Amino acid sequence: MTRRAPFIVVEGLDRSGKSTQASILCDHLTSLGLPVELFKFPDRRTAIGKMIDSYLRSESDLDDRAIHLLFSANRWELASTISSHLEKGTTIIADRYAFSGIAFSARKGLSYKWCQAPDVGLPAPDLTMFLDIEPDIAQARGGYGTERYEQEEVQRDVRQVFERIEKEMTHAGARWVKIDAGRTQKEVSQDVWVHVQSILDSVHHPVGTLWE
Ligand code: NYM
Ligand code: MG
Repeated sequence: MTRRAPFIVVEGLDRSGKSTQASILCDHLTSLGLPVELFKFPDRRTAIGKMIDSYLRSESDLDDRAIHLLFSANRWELASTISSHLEKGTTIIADRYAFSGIAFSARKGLSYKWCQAPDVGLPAPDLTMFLDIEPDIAQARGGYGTERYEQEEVQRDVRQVFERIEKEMTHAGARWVKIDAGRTQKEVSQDVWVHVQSILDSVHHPVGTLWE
């Protein structure tokens, strides 16, 4: 029987280097001959993803709760694909996940628990790496774009919600690590690799579910 593969999530503020690190990690695992798939949330290619994309570009307006539920639905539409990959032995790397969902919506004043609820039951990551960066450093790095939320003030608030998520996840026994993303790409990817290596052979139990 194939052993099930690990589910790895990379989280962080905008411009923290998540996508770069997720892709370096994906290449590294592939070079070792391990099957791996990279998912990015939001996945803007699906019908729901297109609505999210239009909202983020300010081409449409949506109630705060409605957009929150769409982000969650966008994960749910891929949840069974993620689980089946894991069970077949394909490592999954997700560039953002339910934690971004809580962080970006709770900062608007929606209750933390309300924001968490729609994602309860999703496949649970075996390792979440939060790429931590000071919003002004992220800004200085090449600047935010023009999408919603890409402003230093917003990112500061979002970072505070992430701190709460980190506390709650750690308290619940989840493997959550904070990585200083204000360093060079190479330093960060070396750290990422150390954390990933530490779980590669220790994933034995069935895929968990988030917050159940
Ligand atoms: N975002 C992302 C949310 O507000 N909720 C979510 O559930 C997710 C997954 O979308 N600023 C926000 C965070 C980002 C924005 O993501 C677009 P990206 O990774 O920049 O494409
Ligand atoms: Mg972005």
